[in-house]
Amino acid sequence: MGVVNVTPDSFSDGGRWFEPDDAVTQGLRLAAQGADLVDVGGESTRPGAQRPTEEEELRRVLPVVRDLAAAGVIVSIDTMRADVAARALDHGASMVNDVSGGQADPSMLRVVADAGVPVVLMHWRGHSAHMQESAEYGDVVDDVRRELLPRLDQAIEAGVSRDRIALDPGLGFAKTGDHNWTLLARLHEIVELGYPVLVAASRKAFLGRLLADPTTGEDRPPDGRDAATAVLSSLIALAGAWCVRVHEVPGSLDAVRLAARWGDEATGRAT
Ligand code: PMM
Repeated sequence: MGVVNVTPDSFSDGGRWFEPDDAVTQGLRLAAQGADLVDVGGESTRPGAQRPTEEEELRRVLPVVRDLAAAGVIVSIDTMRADVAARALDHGASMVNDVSGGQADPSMLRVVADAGVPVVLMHWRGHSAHMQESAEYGDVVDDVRRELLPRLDQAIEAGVSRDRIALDPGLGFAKTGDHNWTLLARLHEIVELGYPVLVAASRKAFLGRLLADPTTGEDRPPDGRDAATAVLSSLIALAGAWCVRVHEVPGSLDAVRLAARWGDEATGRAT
């Protein structure tokens, strides 16, 4: 899954795709590079971010969703708002990526159920403005697993088909870097829940911290995190995840192809 943030303030691409034409060009590029899905979002969820109005979010995403879908790209709409999801689906989106797992808007799961589209339910503990205040866990993997279960139940109760649900541990959302690393190292425990798992590690701050300049101690900036992201894509794929959500497609595409070959060899499926 390639990412197009139609935002002025995302940490990862700093507003590069805020103009609709630029966002469409980027989405087409990601698809041409081999992304199976392009995720279009109009709300930055960086820690501390303030929310745009619904009107503004619609203004950002709808033309981009429409043009990409018209060009044959499979579009996922990254939103926490049911009306934005509904309008994006009307404009040709095929899937909903809700980082709140259906919690931010009580109508979201019904919209998804009525449309019969797949949905990504992410582990989430509250809006970005304050989320890092709730980055406290006993055992982070056990807690994330346990807190995802009611999200699944709610979705199924709302009428979403079980085979249309993917889960996401939500790296960086009410999580410290250490929490992210633990979740990655034990990703198979999330996979064991029996649903497709999406992971969005791409360019996130914990990679910048790991790759900090040894002399100055400064974090590696987001645009220098793509090689690490690609390596992580291999590891995530080997742990059994279904999808990696990334800003730069070619490196991660090579990485998941490599992981698939490695996995086939390890399980004796290679010919
Ligand atoms: N992270 C971001 C945005 N959308 N969606 C899912 N499912 N999982 C995530 O971890 C996630 C997301 C935040 O940042 P970015 O769009 O700048 O990568």
